[in-house]
Amino acid sequence: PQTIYLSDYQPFGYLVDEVALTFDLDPHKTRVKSRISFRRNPEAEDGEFFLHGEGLKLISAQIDGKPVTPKVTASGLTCDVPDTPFFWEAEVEIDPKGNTALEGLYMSNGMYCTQCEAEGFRKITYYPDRPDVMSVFTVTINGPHPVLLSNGNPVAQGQNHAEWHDPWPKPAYLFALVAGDLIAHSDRFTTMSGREVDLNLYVRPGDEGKCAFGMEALKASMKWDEDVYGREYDLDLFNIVAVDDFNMGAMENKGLNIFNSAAVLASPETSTDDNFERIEAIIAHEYFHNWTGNRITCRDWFQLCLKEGLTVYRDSQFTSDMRSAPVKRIGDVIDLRSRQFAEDQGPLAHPVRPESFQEINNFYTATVYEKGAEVIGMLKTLVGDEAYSKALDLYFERHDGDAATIEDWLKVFEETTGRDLTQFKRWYSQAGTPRVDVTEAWDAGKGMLTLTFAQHTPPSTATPKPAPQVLPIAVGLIGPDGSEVAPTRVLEVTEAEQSFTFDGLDERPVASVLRGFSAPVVLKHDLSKDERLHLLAHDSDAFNRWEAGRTLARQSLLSTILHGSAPDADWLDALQVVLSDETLEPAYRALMLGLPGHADLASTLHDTGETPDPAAIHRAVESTRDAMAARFAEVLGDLYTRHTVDAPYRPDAEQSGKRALTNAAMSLLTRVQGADRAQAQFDGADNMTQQLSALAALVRSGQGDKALADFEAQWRNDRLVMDKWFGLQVSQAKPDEAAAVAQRLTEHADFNWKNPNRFRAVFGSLAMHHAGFHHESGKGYKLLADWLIKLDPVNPQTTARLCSAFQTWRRYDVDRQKKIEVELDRILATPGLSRDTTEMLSRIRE
Ligand code: BAL
Ligand code: ZN
Repeated sequence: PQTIYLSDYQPFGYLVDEVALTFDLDPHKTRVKSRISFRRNPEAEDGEFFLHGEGLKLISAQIDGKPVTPKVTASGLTCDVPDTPFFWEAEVEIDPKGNTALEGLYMSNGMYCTQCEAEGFRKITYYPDRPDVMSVFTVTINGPHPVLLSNGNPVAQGQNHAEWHDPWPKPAYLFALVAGDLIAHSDRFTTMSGREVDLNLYVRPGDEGKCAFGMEALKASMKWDEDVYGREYDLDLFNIVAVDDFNMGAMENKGLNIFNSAAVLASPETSTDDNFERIEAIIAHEYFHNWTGNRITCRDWFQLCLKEGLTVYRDSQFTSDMRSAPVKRIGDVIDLRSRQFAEDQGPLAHPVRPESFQEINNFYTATVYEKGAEVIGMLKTLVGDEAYSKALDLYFERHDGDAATIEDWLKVFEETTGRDLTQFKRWYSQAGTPRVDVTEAWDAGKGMLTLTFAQHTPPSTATPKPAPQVLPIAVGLIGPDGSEVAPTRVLEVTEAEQSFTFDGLDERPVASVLRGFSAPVVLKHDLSKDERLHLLAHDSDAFNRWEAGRTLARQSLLSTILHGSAPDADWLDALQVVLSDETLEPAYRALMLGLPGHADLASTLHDTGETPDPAAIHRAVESTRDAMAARFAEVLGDLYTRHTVDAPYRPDAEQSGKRALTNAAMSLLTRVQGADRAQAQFDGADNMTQQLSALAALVRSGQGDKALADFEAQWRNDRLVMDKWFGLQVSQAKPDEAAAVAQRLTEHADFNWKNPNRFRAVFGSLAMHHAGFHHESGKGYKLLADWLIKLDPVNPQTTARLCSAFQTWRRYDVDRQKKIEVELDRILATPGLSRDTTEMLSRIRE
């Protein structure tokens, strides 16, 4: 496959002023007519007229009304064109029903829908399918469906006919079309300047009862973007459509967002608190793209983080404002460490702005999204809130309507703050997670504490010689009595090694370093156990207080894994105090009860030169949980009673925090008090959070068979709930049974493997089940490989995404590595393997 380089960027030779598309819908023979006005781009040297197109049957082509015969290849066409402005017209035929890859125009449960990002529009018609070609679209849809939607505002609606016009120039990846028998849940929003916007959430009949929460989240997002970023919505209409078969979470098409139904449909009976929070965040994310992504888009796909990093950052701000900021931050860091750090420290490492790719779909990664958001957060920390707002105002003013670059983005910050961001830009160009060692020197005579930071980023194929980064390190000092003796100060580390002093101190304090996780680095701070216990008891920074507990938990677990030691009693005692502290919010205490994940422990072991043994990690986590349950039984029983919610269900932060805490308690108590409490909760549950947590505890304890059968009988007609049923059985399986459970589930009549949600429910859960997937038999590896081979010709994008299950393979012992290597080679040897999967596995195999 061909590799594409950032350094080769050239503007397209033509500008497109207008696009008119007409769709005559038919499941297997949809006709698409295009009429596109082209004129030479004065800023482009190359005048070759190349239009992308894949899998299209060209019926006819004309230039200025005269038939032409273009040269057609598998990736597009070229044609001789006039020097003066001209109209290109073409008619193509496509097969939406045969489109299982879910890119371009496809069918899902009898409805037509589209997914064009990144390069799906070329599967709809011939077009310069690149984000820097922006144009105004008019779309006509003919088809026997009650609902016919496209971007923008409706121009005409008739029987089996609709016309849409989107006045905002956009790249083709933001094009969308939906047709089907859908029901609208409608509302209105009045914008800050008093304009009325009609809002609709379109769903399949039967899903009407799952729309209310998504609609409220949308209105809250619209308001928040006005209040916090001054951004107003710009069309008369905003539509969201829920689709069952979708590769991603959702898509920000202009005025017509298309959502994976799992990312928008919600009801208390069928959705967990986590589902509600995620839905709220995704609705916000897609809505926020209207400005950061749509009004200002990306010049090329290398700039993907320009819209994704910023929009993830904005949605995390939104969630922090709507819910608990510390709880959101801790959740984000857990996620960053488990997904992004694994990527950044393995063969798939790439910069936030990659410099080359074969298949852009493989770069919708945790690095581009989540590390991309961390970079924005660091920039804001460095320049301050006010300067950040000023820079954003300038960004929106200067680049509205542009296809912009990271250089454009950084320039607005340089201009508004006077800062030189040359070194900071390395966050966009260097792969790898910096390691930061902190050492302390205490001068009792002078009352001075010196902190010395040494930074080092391990080299990778993508960045063989990393240079020092700009690291904003937030530090506070906690005195011996537990009070804060120095408030948070942001130290700007720019050198490979650099020292900072704090003076005027009466006694040696404990340094609380990297507060709020102010930079995405691996911090090594050799505090004593007593110092960490001090921070766990007293740190005024909620993140670092949690972090102290997590580090103590990690150290205790590592000691159990490597030496068979019992869990650290001092840590457990300190944790018990925190759990009982009713001044702390329940959601925060629930996080305190969590342990580092198996993969996190494997990564730590690997970092310290040990070979992780997944079975030993599993045993250590289980015995630690057993010990916690035994030791905390009384406290947990009290927490369960005290915080059980008896008010009508609300998915807000307060209630969901209480449920998180009581369910963590219930799950632990099941280990020492039997399954009665879980069974009673399961039987009496009136919402999915309570029902599913109880089911998980029952299945884990080996007493879940009846509950699983009851759950299936109750929910067999609800596909989103059944995804949970499939996933939970794999995630709660014993390590030596996980692959067999997954295998058995694939034989279930409802295992529709072509549906990405269902496939991920089984195989995403298997890949995440560390001890099960990495079971010494190799059965997990083989089963996943079998199914990736089967899925690849049907849906390359979802297949490639799941290949990342193998990315950490070189951490493990030789025997496991050999078993994985056999599977990687078997997949790679599959005839006709997609470009997506080939690229992913070749990089992993390196
Ligand atoms: N742009 C792809 C989906 C998302 O990040 O919103
Ligand atoms: Zn996005």
